[in-house]
Amino acid sequence: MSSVWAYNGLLPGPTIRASRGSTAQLNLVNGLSQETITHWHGMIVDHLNDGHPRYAIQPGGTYSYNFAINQRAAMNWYHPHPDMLTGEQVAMGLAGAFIVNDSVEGALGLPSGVYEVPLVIRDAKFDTAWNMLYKPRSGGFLGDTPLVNGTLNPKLDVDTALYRFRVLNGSNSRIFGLTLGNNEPFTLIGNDGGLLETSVPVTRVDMANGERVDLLIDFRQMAVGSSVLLRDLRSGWDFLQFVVARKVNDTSTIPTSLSTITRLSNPVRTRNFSFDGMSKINGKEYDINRIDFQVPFGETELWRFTTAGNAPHPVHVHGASFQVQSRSGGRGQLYPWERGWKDTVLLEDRETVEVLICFDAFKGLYLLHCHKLEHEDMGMMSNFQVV
Ligand SMILES: [Cu+2]
Repeated sequence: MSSVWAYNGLLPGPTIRASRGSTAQLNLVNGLSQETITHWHGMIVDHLNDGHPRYAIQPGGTYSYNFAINQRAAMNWYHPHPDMLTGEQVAMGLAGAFIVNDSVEGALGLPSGVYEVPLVIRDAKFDTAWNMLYKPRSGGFLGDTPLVNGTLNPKLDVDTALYRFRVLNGSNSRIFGLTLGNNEPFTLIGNDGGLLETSVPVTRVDMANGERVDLLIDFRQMAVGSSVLLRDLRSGWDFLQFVVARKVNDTSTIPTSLSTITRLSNPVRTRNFSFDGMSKINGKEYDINRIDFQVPFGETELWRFTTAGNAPHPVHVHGASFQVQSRSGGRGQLYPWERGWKDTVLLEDRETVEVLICFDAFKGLYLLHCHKLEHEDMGMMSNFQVV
């Protein structure tokens, strides 16, 4: 691979790991020839640290982030968020994982060390010299090649052990249907907002760009020398080949009970958001200077997302996680990976998705937007103020 845009020269960017209760201090230095700013997707931080496009820095500029980490364990991520330039910057390589650990998760004894593997999966497009290419289209950029942790056609040697794979769909617009090539079940334990209440055996997980899933895959019954694929049922791509390379004696068990999720309830008001066409929310294109609505601090609200067409629209909210309540129209159901806490939820054509949300961490300026990055760049984004 020849030319990419990368954080610290790495594709994807360095995996940041931090514990609840610690402080993150990070400096962004803009080495691009266009403005940028970094958003910590899933991190609950004050608006000056949230990477709002108003705070974009010019080429050569620096932005210093400093925020306390005070949220449940989860795999979050970071990527650029400048006005109208996010799609290009992410497609060219700017994204990385940001893992938060806490003592609740630590006490579960989940696979760790070499048995805990972050997988940043995305599609990409290259020119004949293997330079990363960005060809925006209004329906969303689609690459023709999968990359797992920046690698083409990857293989991973595994032991006969239980593994934890923390998967981020880092694509601009592509949705994945993850499955194992042998159709064996695997175990879903978490998503955007960290661990679910209970583990769920599944044979398939669908994830829109921006969503994360936390999976346990058990290789203990497999023979040394055998292999299994992690595949995408939607594109037909093979993402990753696991090759069983070494016999070990792993006696760990898959926990059933994982975490406590305090349910949001009794919303004091409802807001309706219509994702219109490919560039509007409630009939308006994004204006960086316009505040579209105000949300009282600490009050639970029901937000209803609808779309008549031009989906998929993965809806993402900054400043708080939410709990998905229902989906009507379209697929007409919720999925196991939509339980617990979420920050991104997939809205398909003619669907209405209701979530409960409460902004109880910070007041300030935040964003609601479609995470199909080309829709976001065309204006499917809204400023709101927590007051
Ligand atoms: Cu959209």
